[in-house]
Amino acid sequence: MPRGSSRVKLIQNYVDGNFVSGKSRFADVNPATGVVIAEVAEADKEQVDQAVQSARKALRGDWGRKSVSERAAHLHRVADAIEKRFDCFVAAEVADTGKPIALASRLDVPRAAANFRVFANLLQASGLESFQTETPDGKGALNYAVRKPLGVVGIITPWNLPLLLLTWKVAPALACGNSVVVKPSEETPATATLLAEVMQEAGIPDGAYNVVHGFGPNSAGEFLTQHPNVNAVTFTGESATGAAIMRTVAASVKPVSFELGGKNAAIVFEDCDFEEAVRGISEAVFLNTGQVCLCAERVYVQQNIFDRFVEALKREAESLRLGAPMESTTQLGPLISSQHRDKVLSYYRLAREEGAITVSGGGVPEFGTEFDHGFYVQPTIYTGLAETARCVKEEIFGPVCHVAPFASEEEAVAMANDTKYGLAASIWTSNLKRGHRVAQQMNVGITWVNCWFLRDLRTPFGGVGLSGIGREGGMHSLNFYSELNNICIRL
Ligand code: NAD
Ligand code: 6OD
Repeated sequence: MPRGSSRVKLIQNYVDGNFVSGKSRFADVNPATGVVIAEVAEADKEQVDQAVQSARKALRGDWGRKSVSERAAHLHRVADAIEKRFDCFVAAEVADTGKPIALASRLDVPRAAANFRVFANLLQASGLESFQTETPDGKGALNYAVRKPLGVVGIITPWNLPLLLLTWKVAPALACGNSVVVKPSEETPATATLLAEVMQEAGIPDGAYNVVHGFGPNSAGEFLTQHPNVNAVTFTGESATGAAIMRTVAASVKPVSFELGGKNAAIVFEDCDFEEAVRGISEAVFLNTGQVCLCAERVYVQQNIFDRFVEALKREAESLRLGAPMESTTQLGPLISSQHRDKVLSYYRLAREEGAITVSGGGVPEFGTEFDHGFYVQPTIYTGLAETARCVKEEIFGPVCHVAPFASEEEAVAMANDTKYGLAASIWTSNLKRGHRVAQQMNVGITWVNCWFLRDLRTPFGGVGLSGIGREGGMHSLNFYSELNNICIRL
């Protein structure tokens, strides 16, 4: 049971430029300690409707009349305001997620500002196609496309990189002239509301950015996706939730963009830079306590370096410093919730039942401090499972991987691709030809060679199979968040 104090702050919804309470409240828990740190105002159906109506009004009003360069200037001001309140955003993100302050400072908050800058710049730099068309009478025609907003975009996001993933969608949606209603994860509500303060400071007109707090089914998430005046839905989260949202929006044929789960593979060849590969895989498995959709849960290692690699990865895992998120040297925080820890620990048990050898971890750490009330698990490495084992097939979303040997390049590719997911892969080799050859055979949306989670925000991002629908990033985001109207002029 979460413990809490009697006086906690209230995280509010943001509708039409006003911070508003809900008819009910739920608790925001710090996962590092289990303590309730805030109450969250849950938006009911009527408030979600008000948020959508205010978003529509903004399209007809101040926000809808802004030119491209005015919108870009606004987005840069949002980025400036995030940077000005950097410490505030870091503290809120660390308290909500339990992630180490070093990680939030290096990844989550800088990326939020970068998301606004990249899409502001890209929009200004992007042109559109045009064609001189020949006609039988020789007079010809000119075809050119214009970009128009979709309208009101519903944005639903998860808890693992709350601000990063929310702004990854809000920034291009606003850049394209849409208004948005965001429904952040119930586990991590703080930074979406903090962003509303920043939107006010940056002069974003009322109604262009709205926040509704709550849960999924029969709560704010579903009310938003069901709403007839929401023109498109962009979602990041579990594949099963994506399927549920798809059913909801099917009736009104809304465009959707889905960034979903993964069961990502890493392939380590004997010719890799060994130390670089060990460090890289350790990061790919354990960053953010394994709660990144891109994390590697399946590691395939060429058999002649297998034992040495497993030993080195074990050393890396056991050197990770777990504990106080606000301590600058902490590398691993807790899982997001008690419920998620139960799920991860059930996989730790299942791995043993399925015949795994536990190389490292497999349990819960003890601190002898308040962090014993948090939702920590040990970073964990297994070997020895069959490729058909559930622990090798299902997304766990914790600091855990299974390492298996392979004999040939062909076998490694087949093992890596034997999954219903298809988000990301990483390949570790010093052989340039092999790097290209194997990368091009991966059935995923993103493949890294000798690196992991190295992002250029102009590149396509998304997955295949259960990992998603569509691509965001760069022009792909601008194309999703806008409609193209082709105009044909008879000359
Ligand atoms: P989740 O699907 O449980 O929840 C995500 C969001 O959807 C939350 O805001 C939740 O309230 C809302 N939601 C739940 N049911 C809904 C419904 N029926 N209608 C409308 N909204 C609903 O996911 P999570 O547990 O928050 O996040 C972890 C999952 O997200 C993992 O599977 C991970 O792989 C995935 N993920 C994917 C990416 C990516 O880019 N592909 C990025 C981050 C996380
Ligand atoms: O880096 C990104 O743009 C992105 N969408 C990362 C997703 C990480 C998943 O947890």
